[in-house]
Amino acid sequence: MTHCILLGAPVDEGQRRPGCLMGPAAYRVAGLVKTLEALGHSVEDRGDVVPAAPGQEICDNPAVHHLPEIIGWTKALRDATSAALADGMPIILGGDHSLALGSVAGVASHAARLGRPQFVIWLDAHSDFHSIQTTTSGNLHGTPMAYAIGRPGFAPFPDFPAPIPGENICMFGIRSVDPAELAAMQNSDVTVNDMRVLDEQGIAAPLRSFLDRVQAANGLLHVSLDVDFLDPSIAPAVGTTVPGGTTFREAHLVMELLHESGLVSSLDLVELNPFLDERGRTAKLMVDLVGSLMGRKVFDRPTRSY
Ligand code: Z70
Ligand code: MN
Ligand code: MN
Ligand code: MN
Repeated sequence: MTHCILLGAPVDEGQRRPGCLMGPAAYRVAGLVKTLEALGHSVEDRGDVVPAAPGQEICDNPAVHHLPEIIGWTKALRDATSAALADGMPIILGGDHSLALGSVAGVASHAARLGRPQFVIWLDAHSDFHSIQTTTSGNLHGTPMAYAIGRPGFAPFPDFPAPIPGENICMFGIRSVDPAELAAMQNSDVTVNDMRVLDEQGIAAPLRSFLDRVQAANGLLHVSLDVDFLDPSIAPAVGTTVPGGTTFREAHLVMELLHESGLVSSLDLVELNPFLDERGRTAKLMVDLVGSLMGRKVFDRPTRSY
């Protein structure tokens, strides 16, 4: 059984549609604690993280907004996530995806302390591979992957603790990539399972082959789940809906395979905007997916030995 540590991250400044700050409350209302406890886990809710006071940081891309605020969140979430990893499995309740600038920095510094390699699974419609220089929207939720692999162009941010090699990063569900992101990704060793790959191969085979690599390396695995990984017809509560997302069944299968692997050490839940939800259905679906990730299953079956 796992000791789950909830960290609220009501980050809203990484994009322009207010509402993600209500995410942590929505997960609590949707029964996240009860769901985890019913599966036999212990839960410690550490409340909402308080961002570090914003400084005077500036950058030369005029599109970028709320840079000092996001740097404040990055520092606080990095420290809260790495501290939580010493005690259990952090589950970071977002908040927009810019929170992953901090959470992924926290997991990377924890892994470096243990001397183990860090791996990341990015479940998202978007690749979030912009540097501060290349973003045209100026929305910093589009940047955490670039920060994590150590792309240049993050000067105003604290140095990323131990940049994650591209081959340790695997994305699923990708269907919206800007030209500058594409150029940078093609220059990297990141595995990008876009919707084309999932349509042709299914989601289980590419996931299993990545999990095999994590296990062989004795790695730590961080999972970052963006609501827009899911098709908007089942998950409407997100500012940036992109058609053609994953189905209920695909998403649950991912979670079940992740559970079976026993490899997941930390989790982000990001981009839920409860203001856009329909009677809480997206919040409830996200909680349901966490249930599958944490061991809910229909039948016990002999599992593939990872
Ligand atoms: C676009 C940008 C993005 C999430 C939207 C979109 C980025 N590439 N990320 N929603 N989670 O504005 O940079
Ligand atoms: Mn995202
Ligand atoms: Mn997204
Ligand atoms: Mn968004």
